[in-house]
Amino acid sequence: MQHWQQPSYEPYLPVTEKSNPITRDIDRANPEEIVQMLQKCDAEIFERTSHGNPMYQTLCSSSVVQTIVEVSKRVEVILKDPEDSLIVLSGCGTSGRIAFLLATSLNRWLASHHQKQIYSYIIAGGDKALLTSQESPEDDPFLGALTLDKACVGKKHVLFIGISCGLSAPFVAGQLDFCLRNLKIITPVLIGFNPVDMAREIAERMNELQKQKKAYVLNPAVGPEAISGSSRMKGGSATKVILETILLAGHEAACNNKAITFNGILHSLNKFEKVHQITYSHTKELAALVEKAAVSLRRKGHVYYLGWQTLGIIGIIDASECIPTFGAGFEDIRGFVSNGFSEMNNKEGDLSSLGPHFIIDHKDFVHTILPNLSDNDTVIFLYSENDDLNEVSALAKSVRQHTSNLHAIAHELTGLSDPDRMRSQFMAVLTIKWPSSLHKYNPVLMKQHCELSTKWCLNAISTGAHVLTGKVYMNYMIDLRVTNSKLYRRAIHILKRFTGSTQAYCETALLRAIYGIEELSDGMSSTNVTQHTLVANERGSVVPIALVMLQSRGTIAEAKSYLDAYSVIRDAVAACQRLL
Ligand code: S6P
Repeated sequence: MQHWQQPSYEPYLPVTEKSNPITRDIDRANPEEIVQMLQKCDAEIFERTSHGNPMYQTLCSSSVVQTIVEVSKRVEVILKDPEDSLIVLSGCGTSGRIAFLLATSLNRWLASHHQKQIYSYIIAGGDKALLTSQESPEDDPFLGALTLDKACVGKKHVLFIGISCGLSAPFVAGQLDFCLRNLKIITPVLIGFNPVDMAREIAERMNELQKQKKAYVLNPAVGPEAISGSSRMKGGSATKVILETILLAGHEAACNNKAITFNGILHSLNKFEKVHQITYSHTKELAALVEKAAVSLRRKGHVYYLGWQTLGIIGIIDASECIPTFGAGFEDIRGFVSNGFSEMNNKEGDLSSLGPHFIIDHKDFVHTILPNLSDNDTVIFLYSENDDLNEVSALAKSVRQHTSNLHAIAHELTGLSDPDRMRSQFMAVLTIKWPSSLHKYNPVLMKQHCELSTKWCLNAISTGAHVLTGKVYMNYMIDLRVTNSKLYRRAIHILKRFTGSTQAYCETALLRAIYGIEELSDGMSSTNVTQHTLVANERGSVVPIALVMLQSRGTIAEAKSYLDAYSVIRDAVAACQRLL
């Protein structure tokens, strides 16, 4: 098997857009094989060697660890002198959601210790992007800069951490450009997972400034995503690992006088690797949940995650990301959190009036979903021993009156609860036992580990379920929504990859599918990409339709009928090719 780090492997694509050789046949795999593939892909986050390719640094490369040390020291300085200071975490899509999760969690922790809340988050598209996909603001550098400018008003010291897994989001690039024009106040940090020479000019300018400790770039390669380009998976997890390592080290230095050292950082990264090993030691149980979720989706049932505290938020995020990733319906997989928006603690407050996508409280689940719940639906509880287990039991009892298809992912942290009492409430419980040697009863660390572990489990369940229902083609998310320039480029690449047709031919087919017409007018082909993506936002299945059209040389209507006849996209394409 060819390793993605070899220079000849898909040389025209950045790492985050390459297809991962591990998952090449994921669409033909069974649940257990899917989980094993995901385990291997996620293990690449912690890979020590760059296989002799000097172009790549890994997470544990000394230059990366050293940069983490430097940035942690910046956090320490700000925490020691919080007046007029701010740490801003910012990104688009999943990167913005991780920024939100960390900023709100740490502010809550600071408040509980009677300290000033110095974190702020920015997500392109505002708070509604926490729960729904708002991909078009990602293309707007001016909006990025403006939002950051507003956040920094009145501040004298700002540490800005911009996250763009692909190092490609213009929104974040605009913010970094703003930082570089205000270096007296702002220290910018860029987190992403491609080598800088593949990325934007701004990243190169920042790399230069790093020598003077005025800006920092953290860009280890963590390998291609399990589903090509789906940076919600490894990208999101690796972002969480890096940021939590930085922020925790900064806090421990400021509050407990614990020196920030190279070995200390390495130790913290190793702990996250252990979290990976412990989580995936449950392959069989995880595969059983993947299977259950897939059966539900196949029967037109639903998957519901009901979580407590941040585990509930992780569930909501995972569920909402299925819509743009797999072209899933919003009802297919949904997440709910105990206490809804007061648990979210987001800047814009309760968004439930914005519509059904924003209904996230357990109470809403009980009122609107529970009465119609059936065995076709899979319900998964997400909790840890630190949650109110009486509340967990009471809700489990209500759910059981409607379905026996009730499961749990439970985190055992101290071993003090009564696991048997809880086990009897569910059809199966995936219990993850955390050795105290890993978290040493540090509540922040416990929380971080449970969250990442839950993220890995849910990413596996939602990805696996969609793979098993035929939503991916090999390891490509073929039914993606083409809602910004990155996704437009990716869609054309996918069409080229599978049809061998020219760029121009693929783009024409894509535009025909987007506009739903056989002949494009001159005006249409010359319109800019933003306009195309606005129209594409309103249409479903544009890439599968374009793919079948290209393969069968048929019309839009013919392509649609093939796709209706076969639930697995690869089969639809094969069938139309057989008829040629
Ligand atoms: C990816 C997810 C997207 C990305 C977003 C930002 O699975 O659906 O929303 O997070 O496009 O990407 P990046 O590369 O700037 O972090």
